Amino acid sequence: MVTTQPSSTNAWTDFLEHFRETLATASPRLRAISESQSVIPKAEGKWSSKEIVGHLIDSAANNHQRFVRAQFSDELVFAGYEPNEWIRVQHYMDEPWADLVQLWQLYNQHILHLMSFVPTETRTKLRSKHNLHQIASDTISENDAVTLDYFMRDYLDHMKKHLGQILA
Ligand code: NI
Repeated sequence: MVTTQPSSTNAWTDFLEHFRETLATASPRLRAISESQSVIPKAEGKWSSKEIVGHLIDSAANNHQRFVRAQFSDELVFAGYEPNEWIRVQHYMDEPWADLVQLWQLYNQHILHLMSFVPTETRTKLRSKHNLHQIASDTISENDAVTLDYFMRDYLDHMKKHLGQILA
């Protein structure tokens, strides 16, 4: 696999539409899950739906900053976050399920909004200095130049993977 290419070769407008559809489809399905169902671990020792959506809120919060900061820099070098530790200290299990789903949905609608305004040149510029081998969910070599386009598509791939854990 050539890692400098976006994970999908779809046109950018198709990607944005796919992102919009993912939110529109998943949101009512998440809201249909009850408060009592939302706290049940998906498997022994695994996250509950609340914790998975909490993890997706953490992903949104971290990547929101990255997607903004990337537009003021030639690099894609960002702080990481340790998923279990972030979930642990925020006590997502003690927050109402409906609130978490709403926060996840609105935060992602904003991220979709900001993505739609990123100039093409900024989005497709090859960046040789990055740490996507550490912070992106797909395996990338430190030595391959990457684009913000790739990183944004990777964000949605990660979200879809976790939504599948809840909605499958
Ligand atoms: Ni994850």
